[in-house]
Amino acid sequence: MTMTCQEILKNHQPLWQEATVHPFLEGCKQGTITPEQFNTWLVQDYQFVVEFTRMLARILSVAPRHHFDVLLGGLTALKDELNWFQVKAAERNLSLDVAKQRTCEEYSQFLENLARTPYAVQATGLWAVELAYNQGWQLPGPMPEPYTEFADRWGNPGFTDYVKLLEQQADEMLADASPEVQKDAEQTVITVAQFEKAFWQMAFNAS
Ligand code: HMH
Repeated sequence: MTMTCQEILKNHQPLWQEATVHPFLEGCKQGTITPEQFNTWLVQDYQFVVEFTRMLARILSVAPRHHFDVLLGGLTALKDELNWFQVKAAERNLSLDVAKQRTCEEYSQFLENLARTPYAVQATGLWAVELAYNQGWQLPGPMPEPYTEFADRWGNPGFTDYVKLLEQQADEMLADASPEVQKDAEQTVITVAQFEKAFWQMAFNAS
């Protein structure tokens, strides 16, 4: 029996919902998030994206050649994203040289540990991380300023297409994977969902 990314999502719908529908995003949509809350998310997400870039580089290093185009496109987008984060932080007079909060630290550690799993599991994890932001920023619909460009960065149709390509690559690997590896991939999506939910919540914690 072959497991697919969509089947994994269907098996964990309530948890996935919590990963992608959160008061932080609703607060951006309604304009009720405070600048301090938003800034907390922003500097932590920058730290996360640095680690996520390293993860994608490690995935590229074990990927089959025919997956390179999609992954290299992802790395190029992350180059732009990291530089954009620095511009956004400067506009807000934020230092990006801050310690990771516990959730950000643990999520980063989890990404590092993924390197010790089969490529099928890594490809599924990569897809889940990107889908969470694609859906999370897209589901509320258009956001008011100053959040429009944030919602657009991960909610834009090109990013949705990229996430679909990641899903195809993960599905291709899952089709040939053992039941044990498929279970590992499913557990990875569950863990990603739990971290994504906690990551939004960090904005409401004292930093
Ligand atoms: C926490 N998850 C988190 N941050 C991100 N920037 C993404 C996913 C998507 O890149």
